[in-house]
Amino acid sequence: MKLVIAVVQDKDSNRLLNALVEKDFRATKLASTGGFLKAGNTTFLIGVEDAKIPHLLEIIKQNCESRDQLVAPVSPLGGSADSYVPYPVEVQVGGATVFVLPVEQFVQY
Ligand code: 2BA
Repeated sequence: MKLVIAVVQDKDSNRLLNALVEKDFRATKLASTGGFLKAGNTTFLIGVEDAKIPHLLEIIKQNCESRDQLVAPVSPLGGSADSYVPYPVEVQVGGATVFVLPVEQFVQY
């Protein structure tokens, strides 16, 4: 068994959750915050048998799209002005950042 951790954009989270439930995957949806943009995103925890991993990754890929996002400049409060960028910067936020971890034990009570 594996634990799949997928960080996705909020805009895609309901569509992905619906697709997962429809295809009989069990998932937990957590509200999270990206460290770089400091904006809300969504993290899914999905416990799944090894053989179903390719199908799961395909569902995630199909339901999450990457988007360009503007990052507003933030003045360096007490920090170094050397790293301060005074204009908005565009970054591409990925459709999904996915980690696949081995599960040592899985029990439900
Ligand atoms: P954020 O940390 O808010 O990052 C949003 C996007 O900003 C990233 O998209 C990337 O394009 C850009 N970015 C992040 N750190 C950067 C940096 N130091 N310099 C320049 N640009 C940077 P993604 O890479 O698609 O990541 C989307 C979200 O997935 C992240 O939101 C974070 O919540 C999560 N994530 C990505 N990589 C991760 C990792 N290695 N570990 C844990 N979470 C990760």
